[in-house]
Amino acid sequence: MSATSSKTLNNSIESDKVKASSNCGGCSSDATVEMDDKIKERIAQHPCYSEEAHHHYARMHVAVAPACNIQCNYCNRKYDCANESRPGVVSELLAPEEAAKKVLVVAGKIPQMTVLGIAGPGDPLANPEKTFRTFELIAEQAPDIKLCLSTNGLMLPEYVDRIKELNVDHVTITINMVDPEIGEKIYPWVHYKRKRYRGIEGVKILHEKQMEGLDALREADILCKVNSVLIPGINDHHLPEVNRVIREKGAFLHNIMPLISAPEHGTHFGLTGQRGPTPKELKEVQDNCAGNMKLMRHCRQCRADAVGLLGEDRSQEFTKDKILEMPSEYDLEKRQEVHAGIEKFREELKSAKEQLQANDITVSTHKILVAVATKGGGLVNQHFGHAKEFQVYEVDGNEVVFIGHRRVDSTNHYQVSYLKIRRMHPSLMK
Ligand code: CLF
Ligand code: SF4
Repeated sequence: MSATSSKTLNNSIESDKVKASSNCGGCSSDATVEMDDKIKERIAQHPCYSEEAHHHYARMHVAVAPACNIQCNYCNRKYDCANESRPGVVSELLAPEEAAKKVLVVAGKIPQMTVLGIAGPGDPLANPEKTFRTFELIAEQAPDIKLCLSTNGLMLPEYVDRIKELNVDHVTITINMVDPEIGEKIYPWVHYKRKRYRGIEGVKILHEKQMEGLDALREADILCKVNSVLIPGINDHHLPEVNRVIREKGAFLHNIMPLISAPEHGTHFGLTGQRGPTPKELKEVQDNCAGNMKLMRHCRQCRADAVGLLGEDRSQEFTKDKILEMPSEYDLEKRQEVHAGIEKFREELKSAKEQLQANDITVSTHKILVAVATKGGGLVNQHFGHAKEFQVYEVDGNEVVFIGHRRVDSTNHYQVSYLKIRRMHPSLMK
């Protein structure tokens, strides 16, 4: 890669805009979504809500919420593997006090960790005492850390006031359908107010509560992201409709993620052979929705105990036995210094981008896909042989647009890495 293209990619990593082609829902033109300054400020250090922030800031999850109140056909929380990265997977559960200790330890060791999320391994709102107690302890002891919550939405209407009170400013709801007949193929049962509802009866309750939850978040001015799992043959053609509905209800961001499905995970879909989408199928659905609202493409479908930048997982450095032995090194002043340094660097990248745009106008519209390796920091700065994933950008003469990431097995052997890239390459194109 030339120095210029490398620079352009680095600067694209700093982009605050989402430019994407769209042909969905009656919108057939390219759309650029710009945010107002207040929202930019609210998401500036959130690695999931801001694509640009994910190069600089980290998140962590604490696994305090074991129970769930619904069953999704793609979930089996019994499965555990330290190397497996997907929602619902967790190595050990924590009590709220242990979780707060872990947050203080990690906040000292990884000062760029700015967000604490509770995302399972079950549903945080099916475990409200543990979830809210954890948030309370962290708000008291580490006030600069943003609080984030991810839920299936069933109990959201009941708890929006409490969530607002605790200053949780980011809530994710997983919404895979807005049509209960499609939902019937995804959710076999729903447990609501001490009663189990099977089939469409349960799915209707879930749908109703998800919609009420969206409305309540909008009214409470809490930023809402919607995650949707793309399940080929079930909701692939339906997700543009989900996108339309959530946009109308004021969701801020839509994250369309591929189904992860393998027989060894022991999920219903894994055992019945339901496949996940190809990268091309995923990109098509994402592109179909991208013109209508801001779309997240940098999700890593992380574990419920993930720690670190989105592309890395340092959870094994902070296991329960280790953190109980480690001192809490949370130091607000030191953290603020680190954040100020990151912001200064981001400003430098931004002005480099502006200079480049001023000097480097071309008229080419031929698009190619480019994969880069990065350790974070908004730079192309990692040796191919060490990369565990590649970030993929669509590049033409004028613009560099983030498309997604592809995981690869890590290896130090250059030649093997090269072969892996060659293997990966067709998957970028198909
Ligand atoms: Fe965690 Fe989710 Fe908050 Fe992020 S994750 S609760 S919004 S802090 Fe992020 Fe992980 Fe994707 Fe979730 S990469 S699975 S979108
Ligand atoms: Fe699993 Fe989450 Fe679905 Fe519950 S809501 S079954 S924890 S994926």
